[in-house]
Amino acid sequence: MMFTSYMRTAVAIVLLALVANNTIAQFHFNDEDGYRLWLKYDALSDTPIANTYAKKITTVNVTMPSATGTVIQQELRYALGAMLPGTLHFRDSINDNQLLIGTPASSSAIKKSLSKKDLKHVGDEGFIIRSQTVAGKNVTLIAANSDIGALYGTFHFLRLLQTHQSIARLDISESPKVDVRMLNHWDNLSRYAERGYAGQSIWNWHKLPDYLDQRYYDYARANASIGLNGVSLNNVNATPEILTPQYLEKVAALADLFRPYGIKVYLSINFSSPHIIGGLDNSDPANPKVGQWWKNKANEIYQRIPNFGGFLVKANSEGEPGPGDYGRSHDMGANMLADALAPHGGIVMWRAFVYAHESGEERSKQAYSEFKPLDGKFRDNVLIQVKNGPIDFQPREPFSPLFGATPKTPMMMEFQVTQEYLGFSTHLVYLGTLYEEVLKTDTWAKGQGSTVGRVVDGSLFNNSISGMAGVSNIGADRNWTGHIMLQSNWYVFGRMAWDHELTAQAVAEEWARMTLSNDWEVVNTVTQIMMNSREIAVNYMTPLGLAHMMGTGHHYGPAPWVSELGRPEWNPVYYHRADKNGIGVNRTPTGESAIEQYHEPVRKLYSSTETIPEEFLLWFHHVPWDHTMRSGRPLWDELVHHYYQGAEDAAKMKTTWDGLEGKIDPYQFKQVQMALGIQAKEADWWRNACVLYFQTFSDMPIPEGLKAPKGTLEDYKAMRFPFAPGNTEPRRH
Ligand code: GCV
Repeated sequence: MMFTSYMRTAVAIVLLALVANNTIAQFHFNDEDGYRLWLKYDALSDTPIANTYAKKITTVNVTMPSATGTVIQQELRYALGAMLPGTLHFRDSINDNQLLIGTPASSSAIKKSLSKKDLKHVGDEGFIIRSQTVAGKNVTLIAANSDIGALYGTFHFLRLLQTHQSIARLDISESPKVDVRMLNHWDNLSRYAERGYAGQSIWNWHKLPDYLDQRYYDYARANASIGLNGVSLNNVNATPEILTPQYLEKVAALADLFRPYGIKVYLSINFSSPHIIGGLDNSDPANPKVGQWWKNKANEIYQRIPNFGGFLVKANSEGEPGPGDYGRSHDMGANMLADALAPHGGIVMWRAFVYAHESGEERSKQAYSEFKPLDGKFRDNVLIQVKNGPIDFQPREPFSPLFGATPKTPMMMEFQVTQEYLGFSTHLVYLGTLYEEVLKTDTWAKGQGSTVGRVVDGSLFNNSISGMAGVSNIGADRNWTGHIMLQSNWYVFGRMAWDHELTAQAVAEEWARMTLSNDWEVVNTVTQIMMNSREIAVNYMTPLGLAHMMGTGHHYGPAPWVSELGRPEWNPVYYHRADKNGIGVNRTPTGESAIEQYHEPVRKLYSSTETIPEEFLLWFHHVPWDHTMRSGRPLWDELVHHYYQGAEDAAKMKTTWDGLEGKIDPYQFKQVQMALGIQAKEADWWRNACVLYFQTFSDMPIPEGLKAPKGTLEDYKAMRFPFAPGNTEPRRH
C-alpha cells in the first residue's frame, strides 16, 4: 500500500499529540538539569538580603597572584555576578565595604591587621572570615595561612550568601579536623565504574592528557567547595597499566588541573605491578628488586607530579594480589610502598577490607583479627583504611571494632557514597544520618567520649596523620550522581570529612537551600524527607540488624534465599541464618564471638538481648520468632511491621515530594518525582519478597491489620537482572 500524504499527516498528528502528552517534552532548555550541583548561585533579585549584601560588598580584592588566587577570582566573578548582578567591581586597593581576600604573605595590610594568634590555630588549610578594619577601611576579610585556606574561606563565605545568612558582623574561624579528605573512585580505565550508577566514569582516559573536559574543572570546584583535598582516580581492583608512562602522563594532566584547587591525586595500585608491567619474576616484598622497582616508580611519578598524594591498596582481598601471595604480612607490603613514597612526602592507604573463606573465621571478625596484631608495625606514612562497619557498607552495621583497637596505627574511615547496597541511584537515601551515627558512636577505647570520629581525626590516640575516604557516586550523567537528591551524599561526605561534628540535619538544610530553594517550606519538607530516608530504607531492606540480603553479584533487590554459591560468605543465608527457631547471627561468646572485639561497656551492652539497641539485635543475636520485643510484639510481628512501615513511608516520601510541585524548578521536581516512584515500587518488592521468604521459617501469619504481600515467593525468586548496572567488570589480570 502507498504511504499517502494523508496518512503521513495523520501519523504526524498522532506523534504530536504523544509528544504534547509527554511531560519531559514540556521542559525548557534553561530548566535545572542538576549539572550545577550546589553551586547554582541563583540571583538573589530584589530581596532585602540582597540589598544588605550589595551594600556590604561593593568591591572585591583578591590579593594572591597564584593560580589559586585566579581560581578564587573566577569563582567570585561567576558567583557574585550571578547572585548580585551588576554590583560587582574588582579592585586591587583596599576600600570600605570590600571583600578582601589574602594571606599575610600576599598582603602586608592583611598581615598588619592580624594579631599573631589570629591565624595560629587554623593551620595550613583553615581560614578566618571577619568583619574588621584593614588599612583603616571596614572590610569583610577572608584570611588564611595559605592560598588554599583562602579558597576554602571563599567557598564558606559564598555558602553564607547562598543560604541567606547575615554577613553584617562575621567572626568565623574554621579548620579541618581530618588531614586527608578524599574521594575514592572505583573507576576502571575502560570508563566502567564498579558500583557506579551514574553512567560512565568521568575520566575520559582516551582523550587525556590533551583534552581537558570542563567537567574536570567543575568537579574540582565542587570538591574544593566542601573541603575535599584528595582524589584516588581508579578502582581499588586496580589494573597495573595505570602505572605505565602512557597513563601516568594522563594522571599528571589531571593532577596539574586539580592543583590550584588544593586537590592531590592518589592512585590505587595493583600489588603485582612489578611482575606484570615491570617484568620481574615476582612481586614479593622480600625481593630487593621489587622494593627497588617501587622506589623507581615513585621517583618517576613524582617527577611528573610533584605533589602526588600516594597509593591506595586493596591487597589479598576478593582475589586481588598482595603480600600474602608470598607468605608475607600486610605490614611488610605496606611498608615497602611507604618507603618508596616517604622521601617525596607520599602516603600509603592500606585497606583493611580483607576476608577469605580459607580462614574459617566468621567474616565480620576477620579484618580485626588480621590488623589488630599488626598495630605499631606500620611506617609513619601508612594509614589503614577501614570501612565503617565490620562487613561491607550495609544499610546499617555497628561500627567496625578496628576503630579504637590500634592506638599506634591511624585508622582512616572509608564510607560509601555510592549506594551499592542502598538502592543504587534510584533510591533517595541521604547518608548524612548514617555518617553521623557512626562518627558519633562511642568506642569506649579510652573511656567515655572515645568516639569513632575522634579515632578517625587522630585526636584520641594522638596520631600524626588522619584521613577519611568516600567511595564516589559520581559519573558522567548530566546531573553527576544519577539522582539530584543524591548529590547531597557527595556534599555531606565532604562537609563531615572537614568537620565530623556537624549534624546531618544542619548539612541537609544547607544543601537543600543551595541546591533547591531557600523557601522555608521547601527547606523544611526536603530536610525532613532526607533525614527520614535512611531509616525508611533500612526498614524495607534490612531491619533490626539484618544485613547483606541483596541479589547476588549486582546487589540489586532482595534475594535472602540465595544459599548455593561457592563460598559461604557469598550467600545471604550466611548473614541472616533464619531457621525454624529464629533469625539472626549469634555473635556472642556462645556463637561467633565477634562481640569480644569491642571494648567494654559496648560489649556488655550488645551481649544481652535485653540491653542491645534493637536496631542491632539480629546482627549480634539469633533470636526466637516469638521473642518479646520492647514494643510488646513477638519478633516475627515486629519484623513484618518494620518491612510494612518502610514500604509505606517510601510511598509517603513520594506524596510529600508531590506537594512541592511549583515550588522548585520543574525539571528538578520531575526527575526526583520519577525516581521516588521507582523507589516506592521497589520498597514494596523488598517487603513482599523478604516477608514471604522469612515466613517459610517462622510459619506465623501476617500480623492483623496488614495486607498479605502480593505475589508468591517463587515469583520473586525467579526474577533476573543480567544487565543491572555497577557490577564488577571481567578482569584482564
Ligand atoms: C571494589 C564489595 C563490592 C566490590 C568492591 C569491594 C571493595 O565487595 O561489592 O565491588 O570492590 O567491596 O570494597 O573492595
